Amino acid sequence: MIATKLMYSLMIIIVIINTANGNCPDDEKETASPVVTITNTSVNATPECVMPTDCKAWKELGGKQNGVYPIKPDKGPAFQVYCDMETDGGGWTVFQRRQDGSVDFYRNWTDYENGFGDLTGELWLGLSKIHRLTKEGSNTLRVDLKNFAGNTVYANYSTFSVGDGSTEYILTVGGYSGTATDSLAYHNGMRFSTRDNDNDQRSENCAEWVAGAWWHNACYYSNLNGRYFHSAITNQEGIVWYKWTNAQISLKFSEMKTRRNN
Ligand SMILES: *[C@@H]1O[C@H](CO)[C@@H](O)[C@H](O)[C@H]1NC(C)=O
Ligand SMILES: *[C@@H]1O[C@H](CO)[C@@H](O)[C@H](O)[C@H]1NC(C)=O
Ligand SMILES: *[C@@H]1O[C@H](CO)[C@@H](O)[C@H](O)[C@H]1NC(C)=O
Ligand SMILES: [Ca+2]
Repeated sequence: MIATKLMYSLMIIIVIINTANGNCPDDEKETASPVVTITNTSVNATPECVMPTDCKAWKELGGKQNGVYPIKPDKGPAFQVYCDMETDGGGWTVFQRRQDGSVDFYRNWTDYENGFGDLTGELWLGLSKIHRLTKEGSNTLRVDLKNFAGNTVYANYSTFSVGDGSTEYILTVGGYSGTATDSLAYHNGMRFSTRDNDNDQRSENCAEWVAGAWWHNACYYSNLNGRYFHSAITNQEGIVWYKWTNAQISLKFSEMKTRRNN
């Protein structure tokens, strides 16, 4: 218990030092381990680059509060994410959120690749970061949804990964459980599409047609990056999880998050 607390405090200090000094190189030889072992305590020793790989690693270090944490999933640059430390055991790295229509989601490929929005508000973390978070091991995807009547449901997928840019961030998803009904199975194996990059299975451009960048098939059973409507209207451009109600009804809230399985 005390050891965990100590380790957690130490982690924070190291992260602050790393952030302040820019000590985490992009081309590190080894993947940063979330467990801290300082071997050289000389005042002249080079600071070690240590940073948790994801929100689950922060959770294991004792992180209990929802909020923004720095992570470094691989040899690439570190970045900040929002961690959900409460839902179903916590340790979730959040990569999508819709809640008030404050951010425009009808955007181009570059924006979907790099991410946009606000980590604590409406958010798309970016396809390249989602890839870096899910490219290794096995990961769970959780989708939390709320409608305008205040009802909440979730979908939990025990298999989840997003390919790299050369595959147009192909989606691999499966192993559904939950209360939302499965509206993603139809999108398994699909490439990502935006209004300016049509990789779908229909002659039209789905992302343009339904105003939502997604792993469109021909076109969708889910459209969580669609237009934000401020009421439960029926519109194909809305934030829709079709199998919940078997209708294209706009939702009030959506959050997508991932967690390593082991
Ligand atoms: C610790 O760091 C100092 C300063 O960089 C160096 O001179 C010393 O050899 C290091 N010791 C070990 C055990 O690596
Ligand atoms: C994508 O949109 C951004 C603004 O959101 C703009 O700065 C950029 O030039 C656009 N890129 C392309 C390739 O259209
Ligand atoms: C979600 O799936 C994971 C397996 O990936 C499982 O461990 C977990 O219990 C599931 N959670 C819920 C709430 O269904
Ligand atoms: Ca098309």
